[in-house]
Amino acid sequence: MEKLIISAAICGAEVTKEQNPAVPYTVEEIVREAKSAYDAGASVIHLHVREDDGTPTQSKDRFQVCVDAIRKECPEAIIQPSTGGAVGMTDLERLQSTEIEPTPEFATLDCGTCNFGGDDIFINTDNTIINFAKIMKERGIKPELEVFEKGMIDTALKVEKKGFLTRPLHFDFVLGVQMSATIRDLLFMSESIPEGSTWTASGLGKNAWSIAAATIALGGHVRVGFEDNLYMEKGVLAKSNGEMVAKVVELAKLLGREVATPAEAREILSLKP
Ligand code: KMH
Ligand code: ZN
Repeated sequence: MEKLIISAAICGAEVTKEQNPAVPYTVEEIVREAKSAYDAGASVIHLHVREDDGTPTQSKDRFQVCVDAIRKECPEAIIQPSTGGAVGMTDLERLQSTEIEPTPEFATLDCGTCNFGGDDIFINTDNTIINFAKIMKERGIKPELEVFEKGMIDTALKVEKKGFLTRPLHFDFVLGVQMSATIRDLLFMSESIPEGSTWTASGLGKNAWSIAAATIALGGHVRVGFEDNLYMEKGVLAKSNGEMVAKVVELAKLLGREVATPAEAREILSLKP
C-alpha cells in the first residue's frame, strides 16, 4: 500500500483558545504548532492564519510572514494555504493566500456551498469554483479538492470536464460538517472518485479517530488537527497538533502502514519538485 501522507490542519478559522488554549493565533504560535506537527510526522501543513486576537484573516502579508516563518522551522514541509478562509469572506479576500511568494505548490479548492452551523453558510458558487480552479491552474498550484458531501465530487468532475482541473485529482473528504462521518460515508466517498485520484479524509470532532483508522486501512491519507478536532479522546484536550499527528503515526504503525516523508508525499500527490 502507498505510504501514508499525514496532513495537519493546525489552526482553522473557527476554533478558539476558549475551546482549547493551544489553538494558535500569533505567528509564533502558528510556527510552534506547525513544527510540532512536522516533527511528529506530518508532511502537509494545511494553513489558515489569524490576527493576534484570533480573528481569521486571508491577508497576503500575514500568510507571507507565517509561511516564511514556518519554512524556517519545517524546511521540507508542504505548506497548503487555505483558499476557504472563513465564512463571509469574499472570493478576492480568500484568493490572497495564493499570491504569496514563492507561489504555493498546493492549496485548497472548496467544491460547493454548505451549511456551517447556526446561520452560517460557506458559499462556493459554480462560478467561484471555476474561477479558483482557473487561477490555480494559471499559477501552477495543485488544488486539494475539499468536498463536504458527494455532490461536491460531482461538481469537481464537471469543472474538470470544462478543462479547469487536471488529473490526477486529489480530494479531501471533510466528514461531519454537511454529511455524517461513518465508515459507510467514507467508503461511499472514496469509491466515488475517478481511478488514479488520491484522497485524504478527516472526521470532525469525535469522528476524527475512527475516520483516521479506517482511512489508514483503506489506503487513503489522513488529516488531523485543531481545525477539525480539539480532543485526543473524550474529555481530554489535545496539547498540540503534534500530539494528534503522533496518534496517527501510532495508528499507522499498528495497522502496518508506513508514513511518507515530505519528498514521498510530493511524489504521491504529483506536486512539482
Ligand atoms: N473555514 C471554512 C469556512 C478550506 O480551508 O479550504 C473553510 C475551510 C475550507 O476551512
Ligand atoms: Zn481549512
